[in-house]
Amino acid sequence: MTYQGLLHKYGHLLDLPPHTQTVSLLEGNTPLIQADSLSRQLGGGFELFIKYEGLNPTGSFKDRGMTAAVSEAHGRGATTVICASTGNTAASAAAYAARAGLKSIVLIPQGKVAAGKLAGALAYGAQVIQIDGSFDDALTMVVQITNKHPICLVNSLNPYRIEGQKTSAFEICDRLGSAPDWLCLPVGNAGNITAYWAGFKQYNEVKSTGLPQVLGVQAAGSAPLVLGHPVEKPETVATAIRIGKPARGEQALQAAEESHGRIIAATDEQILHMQKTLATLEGIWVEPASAAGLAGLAIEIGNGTLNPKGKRIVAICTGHGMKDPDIITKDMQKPLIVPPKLEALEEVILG
Ligand code: AN7
Repeated sequence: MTYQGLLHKYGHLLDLPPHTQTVSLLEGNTPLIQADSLSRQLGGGFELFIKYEGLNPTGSFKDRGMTAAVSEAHGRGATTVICASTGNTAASAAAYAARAGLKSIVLIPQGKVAAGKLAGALAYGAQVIQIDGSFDDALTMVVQITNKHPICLVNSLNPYRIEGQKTSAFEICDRLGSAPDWLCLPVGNAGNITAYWAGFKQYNEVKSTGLPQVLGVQAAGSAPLVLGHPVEKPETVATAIRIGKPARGEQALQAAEESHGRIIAATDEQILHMQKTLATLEGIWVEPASAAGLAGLAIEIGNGTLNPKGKRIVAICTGHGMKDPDIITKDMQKPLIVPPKLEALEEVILG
C-alpha cells in the first residue's frame, strides 16, 4: 500500500485528540542502514544500524513530532504556531504550518543557526526573529507569549510533539523485529530521548518487543544533564544541541536510568571526527549534532564501559549534513583549479 505518512500508519497508537486533522508531508519511514565498516572501525563483533532521520521532508527528525503538533493545532482551528529553535524545529514548524495554511513564527538565537535551517525557515515563509540571547532565552519567551496570547506552542513541551516522535521507536522495532540492545542518540532539549523511551515502552507493552539501553549524548560545552546543573552560556559547534536548560531534562535522566543506560558528553573534536568518519566510511553525511550519539558510542567502547560484542546497536542520526554546509567548507582547502585540458587533468589525477 502506498505510504501515507506517520499519522496514517501509527495514529492509532498516538494519544491525539479527536479534532486532529492530518497535515502530512509523508514524513517518517526513514531507512535503517547497516553500518558494517563503522562497526569494524569501532572494534567489530556487533551489528550497527544508522536510523537516517535526515531523510525526513525538511531534513530532520523534527517532522515526526511536527506532523502531530500541527495536525492537532490545525484541527482545533489555531491560526498561528510559534517555536524557539536552534534551527531544525524552526524549518519543520514553518513547513507544516505552510501546508496547513497557518502562520508560523520562529525565534532563533542570533548568529547560531546553521545556514540550511535558517534558509528553510525563510523559504517556507516563517516570520523569523533573532533573539540576542540563547535558545533557552528564546524558549522562555515563547512559553510566556503563548500563555498570554492564542498562539500555539510547537516546541517539544507540546505533548503531541512527543507523541509523533514515538513513531521512530515503532519503526525500528517493526524493521528489526525487536528493540535493539542499545540506542544511541544526541540530547539537546531532550524531547527526542523522552519520545523514544516512551515509544519503546509502549511497543513493548503491546508487542513484547523488549527495551533498549539508552545512551544519550550531549556536547561537552552544553552538557547540563551530565554536569547536573543548567549551563548559562552553552557552546558547541553542534549548534542544534547548544542548549543549557533542557525542557525535558528530568525525563531524559529518567529514560537513561530506567533503561540502565546513561547520558554522557562528547567534545566538539570527537563529534566532528565522528561526523567525518561516518561520511567517509559509510557515505552518510549528517550534521554535527547528529554524529554525537555515535561519538558517544565510540567513547564508551574505547573506555571499555560498553561492551558491544554480539549486540545490536542503533544510532539515531537526527539531521542531514546539508543543513550545515559551513562546518565542512569553512576549514577546507579550496578544490584545485585546472585548465580545461585532458593533459592537465591527467597530471592532477595520475601524477
Ligand atoms: C539535528 O531545532 O532543539 O533533545 O530547536 O536539531 O529532542 O532537543 C534541535 C534539536 C538532535 C536534539 N539533533 O533533540 C531545535 C532543537 C538535531 C537537532 C537534537 C536537535 P532534542
